Amino acid sequence: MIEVLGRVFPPERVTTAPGDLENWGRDWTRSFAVAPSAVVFPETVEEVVAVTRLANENGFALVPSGGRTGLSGGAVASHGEVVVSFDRMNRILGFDESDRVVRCQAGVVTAALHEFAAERGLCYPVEFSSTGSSQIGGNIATNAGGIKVIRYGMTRDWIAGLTVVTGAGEVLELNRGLVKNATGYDLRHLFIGAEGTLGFVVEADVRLTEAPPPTRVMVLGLDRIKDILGVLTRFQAEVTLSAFEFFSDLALRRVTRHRSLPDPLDSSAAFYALLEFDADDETAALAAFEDSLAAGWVSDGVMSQSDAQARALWALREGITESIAPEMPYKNDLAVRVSEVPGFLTDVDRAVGRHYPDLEICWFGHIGDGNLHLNILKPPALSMDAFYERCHALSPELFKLVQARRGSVSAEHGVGLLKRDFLGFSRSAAEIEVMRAVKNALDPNGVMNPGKLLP
Ligand code: 2HG
Ligand code: ZN
Repeated sequence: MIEVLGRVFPPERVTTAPGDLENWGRDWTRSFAVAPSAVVFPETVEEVVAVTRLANENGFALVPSGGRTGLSGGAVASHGEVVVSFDRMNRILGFDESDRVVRCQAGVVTAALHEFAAERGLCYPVEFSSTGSSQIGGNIATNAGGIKVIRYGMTRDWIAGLTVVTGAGEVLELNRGLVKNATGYDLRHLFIGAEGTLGFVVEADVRLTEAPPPTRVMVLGLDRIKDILGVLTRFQAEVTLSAFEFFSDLALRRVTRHRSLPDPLDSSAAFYALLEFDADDETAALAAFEDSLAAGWVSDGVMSQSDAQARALWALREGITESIAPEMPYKNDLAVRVSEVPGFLTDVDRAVGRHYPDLEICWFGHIGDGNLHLNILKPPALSMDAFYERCHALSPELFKLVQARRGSVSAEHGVGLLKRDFLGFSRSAAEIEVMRAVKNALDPNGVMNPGKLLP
């Protein structure tokens, strides 16, 4: 295989060094075996085409690799695959001010795109904690969401065009940056969220928008999760929200301890909501807060008085993943309709408490769009394998609750390896058959990220 790869890549852009295989062969998950055969670093679309054709001719599999910040194992190479890293395709290729569209290679780091937009008085509004390492190609492959979805939508909403290399090695130019294009199936959207199972995203036309207005951040304490909908509805009626997040007291305790931060409120509560809204709406927000207090929905609250305070309040939410990482959490990334959230939370708490009273659950997430992150924390005494086995065994019980509320087993992290066996709880057998047919059409020899997404 190395000899074959050497026909496309110079020696310095192919590696089989054990440390490199370990590094580029995995994402942020830590529970899957890592065993790629090689890692290659293309610099051009032609090289991506060439390696894809080699894979088809020689019968080896490819795993696309971006910033490797995924949480579902979508970029893990466990079976001797060749990892195709986009680290060297990280250039911004062009920008047109009247289109407000920026042409990126797949390996552009999300934060670099944020900076590029800000330097032009504009904004790329998809934001999440890992933007310092994640790459735009990976964001597209998982249709990344994040903390501003209620106002700005998901990655999908910002992709005006894609250049892809299919699993058969064909280059397709999809939508070409157009705003309007009613010429049949929009194949661009098939590649968004496909987790690299149909081909490689090699370049993207990304839309930018106006820089956001100044904002304020509020953190509210709530004793009953069922009251959160009342709070959301009240604030939505009064202010323009750009975020409505939540975290449990357990999550807050972990962050304040890990980052040595002060508590946001004088007294603790069972749950906290974090809201971001336009600074112009400050008076209206205070009125909504007073109403929520009078209704007994919230027990206390704090509002940022400066950008530094706003950042400090955001740190309480954004630091959660990192604070619980030492407890090797088993991750769930669930979505239900916002209206279903309180009932769903109660059901899940009850199910976990019934089956595993010794397991601690760290709840947090983007409650304003119905996306809940449920991290089950590993008790120190339990081995990693035994813990994962128990969590995996609990999953069908949990996903039945998701299914009963017509929700999703993966809201924004993707299916990858972690949720593959549970896809049927969110997609019907008929849908999965259509997905397979699409996969066969674009990747007839199954070289693209095999074993991911489809059971
Ligand atoms: C977030 O919302 C990320 O912070 C990570 O999606 C969630 O660690 C998680 O479960
Ligand atoms: Zn999230």
